[in-house]
Amino acid sequence: MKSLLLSGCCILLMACSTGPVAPVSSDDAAPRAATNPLFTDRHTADPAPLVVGDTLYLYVGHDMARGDEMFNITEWLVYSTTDMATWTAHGPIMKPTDFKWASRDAWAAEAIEKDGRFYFYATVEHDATRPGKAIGVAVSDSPTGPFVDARGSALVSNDMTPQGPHTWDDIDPTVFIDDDGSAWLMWGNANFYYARLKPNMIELDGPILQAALPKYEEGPWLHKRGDLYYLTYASRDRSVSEDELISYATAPSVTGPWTYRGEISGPAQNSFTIHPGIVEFKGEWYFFYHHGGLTVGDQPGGLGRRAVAVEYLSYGEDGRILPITHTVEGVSRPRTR
Ligand code: FUB
Repeated sequence: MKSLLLSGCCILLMACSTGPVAPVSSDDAAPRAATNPLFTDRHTADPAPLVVGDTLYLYVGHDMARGDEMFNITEWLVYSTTDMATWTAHGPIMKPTDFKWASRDAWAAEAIEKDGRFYFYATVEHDATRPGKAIGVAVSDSPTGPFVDARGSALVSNDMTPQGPHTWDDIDPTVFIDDDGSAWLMWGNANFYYARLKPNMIELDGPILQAALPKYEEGPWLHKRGDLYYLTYASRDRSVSEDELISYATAPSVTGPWTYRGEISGPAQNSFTIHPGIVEFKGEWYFFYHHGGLTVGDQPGGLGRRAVAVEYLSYGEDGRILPITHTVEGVSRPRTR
């Protein structure tokens, strides 16, 4: 692990020296080749890709912290691309208070399509009636919204996981529809939770379960390749560092048992959080993440001002995910393996 950490740090230093963090003006919104970070006119976090036909949509939180503020994420944005080179900004698709029972905090989210409708699972702060972080689900007929609250109440709230160690354990939903049509929601900070969804996608279908994952912190992302299920997540070993890395486990079924497979990414530049989003698009696999290295106007990058980025993701012959290097070039360079 130390060698991965060291190589990750070296890579990030190289990335700094080649200039991804140069200040940009806030009106620099023109489409450009997709070097990292992907969007330079605003701060974006927690990337969640979704492929619909020949288009990849990328859902992000809009980081708007000022000064030393930790997080101030006021809305979710969506971008799209058909070629991974030019991106279209579609603007905000929702804000936390579009869930009438929520008060703030557009934390990590993920969207999925079912039967021509789009379901958007999002972390928010619940109002004082059920205090703590919660997960809402919104629905739309289009991947670019508008999305509206599908239930009028939280899908998951803090009181539903009394075993959680704090009020923010119900964050970071990842949603997945298996080959047999069953739908699953997985989430959690400190604890990793999962539950089946009813076919309507807006109700849990059974109990909330838990699985143990080594060094699990937050940000789960579930995907499947061939017969293997991959659960990728932000991991943290505080005896080594406060920074999150990206680890993963694999399983023969969506409910496990999960086998830890190691770390695939070092920490993010200038942000202790890092958040994975993995997708196959037009025959290539991609790994989205965020870092804190982008200055926008007078606001330097940091924990509350992150910037999303993307790299190629490759598999070894045994299905393992090969270690991922954070680069400035991202997927603007040809894949090398
Ligand atoms: O963006 C707010 C929180 O930071 C997310 O929910 C976590 O995954 C971490 O990225």
